[in-house]
Amino acid sequence: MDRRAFLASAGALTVGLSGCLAFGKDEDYDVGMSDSRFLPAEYRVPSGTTVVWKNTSARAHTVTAYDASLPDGADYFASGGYDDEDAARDAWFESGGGAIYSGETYAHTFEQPGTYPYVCLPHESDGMDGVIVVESRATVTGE
Ligand SMILES: [Cu+2]
Repeated sequence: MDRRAFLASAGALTVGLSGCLAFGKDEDYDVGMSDSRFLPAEYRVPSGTTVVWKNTSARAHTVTAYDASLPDGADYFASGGYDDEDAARDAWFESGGGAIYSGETYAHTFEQPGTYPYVCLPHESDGMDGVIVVESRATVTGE
């Protein structure tokens, strides 16, 4: 590869990375939380990745997976560590369980490839939801 071609491809890579990592990699989190949005709403990772959410707003939020939408064999995840969506909803509406307060983080490691839709319980009606797309390592690396 000559120098010009190398620079061109390096430039494309930089643009691509900044496009999908703009909200995270210079900071200590991957997905931020504004007043009523996950940023970015869709986040793609290779399997085995730990995704870190951070509440970058002043309001309390949750990260709560939708039970019915999890890939087969995937672990349930929710801030507060609840075993399923019903438990997470009950805890939130009874006592604010699972809240991620301003400046706090929540992390989950995704092993099973697939699509993981999730929601913020207090702002569900505002459309505060997101999706983590977990790709197999073979897909990501081309091995
Ligand atoms: Cu919220």
